[in-house]
Amino acid sequence: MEWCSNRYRIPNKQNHDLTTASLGMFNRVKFNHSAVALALIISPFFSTLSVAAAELSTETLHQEHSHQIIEVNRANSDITLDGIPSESDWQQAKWHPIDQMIIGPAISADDFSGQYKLLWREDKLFLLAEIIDDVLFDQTADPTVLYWDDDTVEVFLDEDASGGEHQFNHNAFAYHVALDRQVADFSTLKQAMTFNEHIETVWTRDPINPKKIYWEMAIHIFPDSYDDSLDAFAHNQVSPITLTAGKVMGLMLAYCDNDGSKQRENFIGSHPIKAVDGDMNRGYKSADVFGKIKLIK
Ligand SMILES: [Ca+2]
Ligand SMILES: [Ca+2]
Ligand SMILES: [Ca+2]
Ligand SMILES: [Ca+2]
Repeated sequence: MEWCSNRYRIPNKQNHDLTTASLGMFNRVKFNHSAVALALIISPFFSTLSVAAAELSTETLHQEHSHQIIEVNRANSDITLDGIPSESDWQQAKWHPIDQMIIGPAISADDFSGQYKLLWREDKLFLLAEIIDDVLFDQTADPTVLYWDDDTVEVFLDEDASGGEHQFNHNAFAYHVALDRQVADFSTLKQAMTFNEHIETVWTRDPINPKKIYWEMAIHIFPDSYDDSLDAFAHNQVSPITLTAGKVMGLMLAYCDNDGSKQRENFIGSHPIKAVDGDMNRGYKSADVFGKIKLIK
């Protein structure tokens, strides 16, 4: 009672004897003849409420999709990087779709369709992408120039699942894996560079259905402290993370499909993304739009 009285008493005014019995206060407010006092008393309270409501509605506007976490099995045997998914671990792993249109019009399954599987061992995350793309196109030979306008599998990885901004830092990586097996992303110097040692990859055509391509990738998982000025495996470079069961990482996949245009025709992702100002292409800047994977035994 005393705490409440002190808190809500207006000094230097007469007859403003407000008492409140509890913090569930307004049903028990008692005072004499001053509506002004009431306004003075409650307006900060409602201002706080309206600020909180505004914050809440901003937060609601920018709330991302919540995705079901993808569990990734540990491979019992090592995976041979040959673009042939003949390993029994691959055969037991589950497919996940690449079917969310981020850029471009709707397309036929022959133009593009894709799905992927994941496995892990202590030293690497393994990815198998099965891609159907009617025209394979590598317009710009330089791997660090306009690589997003060539046919590319894009692997988004956030080692500690922190989410957040990552365009010019390594809070997360957005690896663009090109047909020539070069891997590009922006550096901390805001320049495109290759990260070829981070991902080994081999792709082949399915011998029965040659429209179908298998990309097998082995990905070293580097933390956000990766130093662009050093080689990936330099002695003073940060080491790739040793993976263990229970580890959670942010992950998303996408395919840049160009069949001969100046710019890519479609960009198709694995996870739905909420548009901000009409733009769903947010993965290269924000790890908030990624899904999450969990490594299990
Ligand atoms: Ca293989
Ligand atoms: Ca295509
Ligand atoms: Ca991170
Ligand atoms: Ca294409």
